[in-house]
Amino acid sequence: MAIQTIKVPDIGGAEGVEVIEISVKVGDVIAEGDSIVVLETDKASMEIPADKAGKVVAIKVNLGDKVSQDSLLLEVETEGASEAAPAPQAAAPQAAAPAPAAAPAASTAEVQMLVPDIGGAEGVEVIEISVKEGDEVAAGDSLIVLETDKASMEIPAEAAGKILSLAVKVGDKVSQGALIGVLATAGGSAPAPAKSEAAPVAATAPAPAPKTEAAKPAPAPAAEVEQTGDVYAGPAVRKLARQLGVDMGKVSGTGPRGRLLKDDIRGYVKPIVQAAQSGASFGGSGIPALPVIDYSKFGEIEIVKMSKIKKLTAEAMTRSWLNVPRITQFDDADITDLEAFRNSMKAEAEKRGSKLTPLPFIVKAVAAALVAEPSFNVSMHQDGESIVHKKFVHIGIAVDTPNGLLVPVVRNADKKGLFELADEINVLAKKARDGKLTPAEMQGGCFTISSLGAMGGNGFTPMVSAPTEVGILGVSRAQMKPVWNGKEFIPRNMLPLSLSYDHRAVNGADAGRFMTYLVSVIGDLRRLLL
Ligand code: CAO
Repeated sequence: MAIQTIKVPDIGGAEGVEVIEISVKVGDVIAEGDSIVVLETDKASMEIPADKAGKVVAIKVNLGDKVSQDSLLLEVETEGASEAAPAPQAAAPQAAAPAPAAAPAASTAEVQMLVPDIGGAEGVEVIEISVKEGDEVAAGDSLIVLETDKASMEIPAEAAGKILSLAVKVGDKVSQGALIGVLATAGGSAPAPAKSEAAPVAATAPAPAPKTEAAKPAPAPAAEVEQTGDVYAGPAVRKLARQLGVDMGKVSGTGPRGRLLKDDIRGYVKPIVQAAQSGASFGGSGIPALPVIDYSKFGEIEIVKMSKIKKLTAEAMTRSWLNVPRITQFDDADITDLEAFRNSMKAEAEKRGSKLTPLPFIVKAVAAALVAEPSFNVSMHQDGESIVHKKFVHIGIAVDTPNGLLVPVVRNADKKGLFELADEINVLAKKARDGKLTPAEMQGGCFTISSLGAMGGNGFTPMVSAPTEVGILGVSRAQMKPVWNGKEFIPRNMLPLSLSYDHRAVNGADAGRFMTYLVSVIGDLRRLLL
């Protein structure tokens, strides 16, 4: 065992390059060639691969650090004989790649723009032309973007000037020395050969190590990181996205093969900014930020972190509130007969170990209503133009737990009897309170019932669980009320119901029918037999 170091290899002479990603952590076992950090200049990002295998024992850089060739990156514990490993470049010095990127065109102010040293790659595809004839460019402005299987690289202008002509088009295959176009420079003198980061070769793909018998191949950095997850984008585009805080995964690329362009990022950001600004100015659709308040100014306070469940609930509720045009409709169901029946069944229920509250009756009635009025048994399709109709009836039950609200799902509620429903609700509610529900037990609901009946209240406006559901029934506390029967007021046990629905999927008439049917079934359970 030996502790060895991994340093920044030859990165084409670039100095003070920012560390934008650390791909390993202490304790990781890495193989030779594994990416350990990602560095980024203005023009390129490069993965730095490990030049030796071993276990990471120390990371010597932080995100944001500026590094150059030979800066210490990692310490690794390697197998085998100890040896103070020389820096990678000592083993294999890389070529300085002094290839001039532009050659003077006789004694005129016109210079040919040539493809510089691109690390020996041949026949590399031109995937983007960033300029057009007549454009004024500054030194360093991107002229074209090349793409290999693994990387893309921007080729910048060597000098400021006006583009007189272009010799390449998208799809062309080019190698070092190929003519990109002709530039008219201001002073009439050709730019100096490229040596610094401004030279594309330096910033993008370092030249390969010279192939001598003695030299072990240097750990040449992979060229630019082209793909992260499903996102195709060049370094400049990635940088712009990072500066604007844009999640590139949410932007559609309009470049070749879906590659993200700067204009795609701008096009994504513009309407968001416009919406925010119009909201601020006109009090309209934008969502003004909430002010930050220091409550300790008003008295003693304690700040307690929300549980994970509460945080997820808060996120889901905000999402629902902002996305779902919700309507809530109220009615009372007469449960006088239901309660008489329930009380008559209590002894039998107890004998078989079941607890028969009004809830399983309500679940049964809701399941029947979803079958009779299927307009509620749907989800909005993500295409915004279709509705998903479900041929199953799974009902979520909101359960209050010490950690927050959970909604386990009773599957195929329409096919289950009252005792079975009662038992299943009790088991799921206990599991919820004990923190033992599995994710599968909380998925697939078509509709939710939120019962606050044991607590009180005579109505509330529950939130629809978007996007999977379009309806939710709030159940409040039943109480005796005088009900007019046409001749006189008679005392009836009335259960307040609140039906919230997503008005995009369900219209008021559907909701009216659903509620009327539900109230009629709860009022007379014999209807379940019809
Ligand atoms: N009216 C009057 N009494 C009611 C009632 C109602 N609507 N609903 C239940 N009760 C009674 C029950 O009959 C029971 O009384 P007994 O013990 O005398 O039989 C008592 O209230 C307690 O019931 P319970 O809460 O144990 O059982 P439940 O089946 O009604 O509810 C459950 C189970 C899991 C839904 C409930 O415990 C719960 O967690 N409710 C909270 C849901 C919630 O937080 N919703 C808000 C979500 S935000 O939309």
